Amino acid sequence: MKKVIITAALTGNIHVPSMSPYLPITPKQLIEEAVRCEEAGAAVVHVHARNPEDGKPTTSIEIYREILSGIKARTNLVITPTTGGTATMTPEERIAVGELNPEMATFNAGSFNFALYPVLNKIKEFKYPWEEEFLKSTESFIFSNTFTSLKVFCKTMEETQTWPELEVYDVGQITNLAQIMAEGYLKEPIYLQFVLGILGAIPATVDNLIFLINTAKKTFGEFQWSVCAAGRHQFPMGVVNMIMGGNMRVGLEDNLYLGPGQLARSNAEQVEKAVRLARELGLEIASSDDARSMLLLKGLDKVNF
Ligand code: KMH
Ligand code: ZN
Repeated sequence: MKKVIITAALTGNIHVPSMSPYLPITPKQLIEEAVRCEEAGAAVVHVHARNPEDGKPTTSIEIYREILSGIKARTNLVITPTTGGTATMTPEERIAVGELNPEMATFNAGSFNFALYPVLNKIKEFKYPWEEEFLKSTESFIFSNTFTSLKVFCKTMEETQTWPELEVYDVGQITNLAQIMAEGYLKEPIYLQFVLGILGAIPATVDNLIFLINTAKKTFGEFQWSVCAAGRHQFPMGVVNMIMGGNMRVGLEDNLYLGPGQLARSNAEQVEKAVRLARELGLEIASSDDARSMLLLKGLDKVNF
């Protein structure tokens, strides 16, 4: 029976703390959330770090190390840190988590506008001063992932045996990946994470998902993939994707809700829902070790945290 890898993206760097009291911020909260997600059926956790004082996204390696080692001490999860970074960082700074030698890390496949500013209208009161300015600044933010930087990421990931989870936000980014593959930078097996519904990239529709999957099939032949869709699209797109043979990502990074108007009180609640949906479709849930063998990961004993 086909096994589905469920990934929980715990906090991200998009949502601000004022948007949900349940968004995990501190290393302790993130570790607890990861433990609960594993109990609920997640095989992979995707990790961003935040400043424990005010929830602002941070790139501190010390904080990443604390979170990753804390999760490793209490679970068997595949731990996938972000290399998304922040607007002002160089590719070298963004790939600094490479020194932790994770089993897998994100790899963003191209440049595009990445805008969140429309949510400003929905927030009445800000908990921390940085939040409003941050959301406004996304009106002029380009998430830069040039060919030069893609190659820097590939090189470090190869050196550290870190498998790239290839985040594809739009169809042209499949061409970017094919290009760096043809130049010998990107190697098989290919694991794509289709990200739909970001303002500035491909909208979250069934037609678009099918187009992405078919384009990737024509480009790569064999590959594995997952879907994460922003906000209310998370579960519907996840279900369509599982029917089409893909894996599913949930988590408060991409969607703060469990259902219409109902804030998710934890990442684990969303994982539980994903597990229910997968089982209703007759699918089996992959364990962390299943995910390791499906994605050919090097193993938790080879990480440096
Ligand atoms: N938050 C997602 C839209 C990364 O961390 O490198 C994209 C993401 C990218 O997860
Ligand atoms: Zn992320």
